[in-house]
Amino acid sequence: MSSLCVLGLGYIGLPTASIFATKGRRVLGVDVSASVVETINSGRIHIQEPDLDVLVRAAVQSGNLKASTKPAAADIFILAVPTPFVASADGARVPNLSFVEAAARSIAPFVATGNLIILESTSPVGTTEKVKGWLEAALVKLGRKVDGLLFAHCPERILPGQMLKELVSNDRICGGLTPAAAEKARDLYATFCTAQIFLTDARTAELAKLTENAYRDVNIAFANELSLICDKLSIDVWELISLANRHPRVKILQPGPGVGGHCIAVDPWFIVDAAPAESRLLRTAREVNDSKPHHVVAQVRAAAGKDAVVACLGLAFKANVDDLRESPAVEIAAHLADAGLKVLAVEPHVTALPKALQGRAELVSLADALARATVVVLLVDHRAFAGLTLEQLKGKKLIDTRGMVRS
Ligand code: SAJ
Repeated sequence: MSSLCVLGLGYIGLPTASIFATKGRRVLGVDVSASVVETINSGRIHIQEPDLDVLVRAAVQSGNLKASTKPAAADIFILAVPTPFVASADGARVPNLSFVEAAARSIAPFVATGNLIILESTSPVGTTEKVKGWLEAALVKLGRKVDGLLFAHCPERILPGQMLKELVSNDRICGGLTPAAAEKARDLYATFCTAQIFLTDARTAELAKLTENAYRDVNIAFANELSLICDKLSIDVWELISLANRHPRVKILQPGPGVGGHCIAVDPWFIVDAAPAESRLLRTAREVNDSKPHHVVAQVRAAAGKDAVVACLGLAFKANVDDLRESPAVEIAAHLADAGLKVLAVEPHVTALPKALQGRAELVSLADALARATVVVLLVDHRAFAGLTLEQLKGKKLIDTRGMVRS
């Protein structure tokens, strides 16, 4: 069985490397962080995801998964490094491909004829071609000539919170720079993917992944915009959406305090950046979703009188996960603290406040928050908050951004 070198041991690279290892492949996982490498080699994990600890432990104990800060020779290289963006002067966002470039160049000493190089990172259209260019340039620099390298883009689509299930059961797209590359990638993923695998070219695969997240972003923006309209017209947006959704061809998503995470709030910008004049709807959707936290802050400030104590229920970027990064809830709590309000944060999935709130908010239990707060702002629809009733919040002002509190 062909061996693998997986570059980037984060939310995508680590589960992917581990599942291949448990299927009997020899896998070298590479990460720039020595502490991540050490953690994984000891069979532990540095990120939170249900059952990932069990998978990684099994992969390491099998002897098939080893982590290192340096790549080595393998038959197949998978690049799963971050593709963040940087803000540009006009408020748009520009992709930062420096991690992909560094990963592509770093494998130049190790690639050999016939190797397959897969880009898994969510990437702007044309990045797989760039990976080929960067690797070839690095080979020239080393004075190496390697023929017959194959390149493909095989984007991940797994949902944080149910990654391990979706890794196996989601359909996949393999887009090759050549048909042979796409076929070889399909054969690789078929070793663990039980769903269908579709072949295409790399550019279509790149845009398909971006399209999936942009589609969700636009649909959430529609719901968020409805929530603004309803606030203005004093209509209950939750009732409105549930009634409209009774139409057989209407399926409106849920409004919230904004869109967080590392994907949906990022990926549409890669399309906007590539085709700004044509991406008016996508850009507006991003702006609508990014503006929602400010609307919530304004609502809370309007409700909070002097000496208000504000309980923020939930800090994670979405329900039932402990990931606080890129979370609109954290952004809102921080703005409330900036405004001089006393902020109590309730986040049952963490034991410490994120940096943005340290020294500016108190992490308390739900019971404590409900006992002390004069204003309650529900920010995340965690299971832990299900069953909260208006009765329990009597005498307090409530801003329920998720439509969760029942009468
Ligand atoms: N959200 C709402 N209302 C909704 C649904 C979501 O406000 O009705 C918010 C969430 O609270 C969260 C954000 O949107 O802040 C994103 O959450 P999510 O669960 O929609 O998506 P992610 O970011 O966890 O994962 C997405 C998924 N993409 C799609 O569903 C199209 C996942 O399949 C991708 O693999 C992942 O991005 C990724 O890595 O690209």
